[in-house]
Amino acid sequence: MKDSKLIVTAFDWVPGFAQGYVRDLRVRWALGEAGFSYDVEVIPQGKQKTPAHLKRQPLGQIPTLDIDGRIMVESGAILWRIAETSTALLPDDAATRDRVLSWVFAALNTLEPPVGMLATLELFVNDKDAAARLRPKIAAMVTGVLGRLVATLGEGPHIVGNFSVADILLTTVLLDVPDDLLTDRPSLRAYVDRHTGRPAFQKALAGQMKPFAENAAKYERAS
Ligand SMILES: N[C@@H](CCC(=O)N[C@@H](CS)C(=O)NCC(=O)O)C(=O)O
Repeated sequence: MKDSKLIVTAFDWVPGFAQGYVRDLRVRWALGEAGFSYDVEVIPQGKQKTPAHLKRQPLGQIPTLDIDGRIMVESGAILWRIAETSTALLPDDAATRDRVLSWVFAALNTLEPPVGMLATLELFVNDKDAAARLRPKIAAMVTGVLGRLVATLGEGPHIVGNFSVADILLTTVLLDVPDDLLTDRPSLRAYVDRHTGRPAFQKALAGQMKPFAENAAKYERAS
C-alpha cells in the first residue's frame, strides 16, 4: 500500500456540528500514522447519493479509499486494511493482533451504535419530549460500556500494548460521546487528549477542516 496511489473521499462541507467528526478523519489519521501519502477527492455536500458516487459506495456515504483503482468502503474495513500493511498500527505477533482486532470491533460494534443513537436524538429527532424520554436509556448503554473501558484501560496509555489502529477507532468514537458522560471519567478524557494530540491526528483534522472553511460561504448563502 505504501507505493500505491491512494485517494480518500471526503465532503467539501458539512454543518458545524459535524465538522471535525466526519469519518474520513479516521482514514486520514490512519494513513498519516502509517506514513502513506494520499490524495483527497471532495464530494459536494448532498451529492453522495448521485449515480457516480453510488457506483463507488453503494450506500452513498463517505469515506471510501481508492487503492490503485480498487475501492474500499466502510471506515472500519478501510482502517484494518491500512493497519495490516503497517507495524505503526498493528504489531506482528498474532496474539496482540487478535486483541487489537477485538477492540476494533468493540469500538465499531459495541460503543459506536449507542453513541450514534445519542447523536441522533440530540440532532435529528424533532420531537424533543420523545428525545428527552429516550436519552437516559441510551445514555445508560453508553456509560455501561464507558465504565468497562475505564476498567480495562486502567492507567495504560493505549487499549492494547502500544498505539494501534484500535486506539484510532476508539478515540474517534469517544470524540462523539457528549461531554456530560465523560465528566466523571478523567482517564477516558486523558486517553482522548493523548491520542488527539498526536501529530497525525492534528494533520488529519486540519485536512478535513480546510475545505469546510473554503466552502462555508457557498453553503451558508444557499441555506
Ligand atoms: N459505517 C460507515 C458509516 C459512514 C457514514 O455514516 N458516513 C457519513 C459521514 S460520517 C455519511 O456519509 N453521511 C451522509 C449520508 O449518509 O448521506 C463507515 O464507518 O464508513
